[in-house]
Amino acid sequence: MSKFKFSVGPWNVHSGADSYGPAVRSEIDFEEKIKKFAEMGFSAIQFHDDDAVPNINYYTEEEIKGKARELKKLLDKYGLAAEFVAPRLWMDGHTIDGGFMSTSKEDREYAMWRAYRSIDIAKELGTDMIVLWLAREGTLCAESKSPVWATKMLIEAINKMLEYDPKIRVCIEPKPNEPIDRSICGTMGHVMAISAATIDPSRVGGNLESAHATLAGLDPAHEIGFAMAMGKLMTVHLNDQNGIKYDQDKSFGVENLRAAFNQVKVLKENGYGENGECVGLDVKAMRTTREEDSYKHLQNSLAIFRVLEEKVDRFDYDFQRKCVENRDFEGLEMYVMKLLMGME
Ligand code: XUL
Ligand code: MN
Repeated sequence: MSKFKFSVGPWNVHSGADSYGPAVRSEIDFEEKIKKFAEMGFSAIQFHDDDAVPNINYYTEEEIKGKARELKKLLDKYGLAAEFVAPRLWMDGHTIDGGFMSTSKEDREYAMWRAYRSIDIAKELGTDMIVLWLAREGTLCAESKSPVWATKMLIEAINKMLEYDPKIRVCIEPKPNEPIDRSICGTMGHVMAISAATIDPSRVGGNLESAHATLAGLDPAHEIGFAMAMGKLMTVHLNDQNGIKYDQDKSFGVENLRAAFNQVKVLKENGYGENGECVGLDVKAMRTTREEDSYKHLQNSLAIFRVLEEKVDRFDYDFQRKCVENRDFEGLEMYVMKLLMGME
């Protein structure tokens, strides 16, 4: 039995459309997804603001809160919590050049409107966490904006969010590129620096996504460990990634099992979850996946995580200590490989 609580966003189950081709599966009804997530053993759901309140632009602030209250009832019906709300600042016509650091003042104000509405929705759903995946916050044309100015705009936007609600926590999900060329906040190190520069660093932390760390050429377990050492790992987006190419959001552990093992290990060894944190998945089904298998990548990710949890439980720390004393890292490495290959 896993000691962790798991979370997932509705976008993890999707129709398979990509930049090069249309949908290949039908869009599954929102409530059906929520029901299925509950049946699969998830405890909490992650939302974009417009997953929670579709067509958000067309409603008043009071109407948006009302819609969020209706969603809360749906979550209650299935015994699910809301983990976080994330303003989806990359789909709208107002955010073509980004949100908080758009070159247009009007569009920056629109981005703040979405951030404030995300906070309102989060409060109605009973969560204090706002995730910022800063999709278009950076440059496509390097000379179009100063990285100094852009970084300061991000800090200012976070400060405004912290001021808007004294309880809200802001959790940045770093990614080095895609869809932007050069991101302003690409790694956990950037997140820590941004956090320290805000008016309340205790309320600003990070969401480490395995694929994003890999895209930055970094090891996801080390990124997790770094954030945990700072007491700032608010959530995770576990998945997998085959090298430095487009963001793949593969099922957890399917590309690099040893790296996946080390992510589970660092989380377990350092008490992740003891303050209510969830193990979040951000995984995408392959485009070739058939309709009837729409949830298989989630089931596989959960299954792999749980098996790796058992491997961590069986990890022989005495043997590890002896190997370290003898500087027998070859022996330690082979032990880990045997453990993962089912030979230990
Ligand atoms: C994009 C990404 C997003 C966020 C949620 O790379 O990871 O799915 O996690 O908006
Ligand atoms: Mn993610």
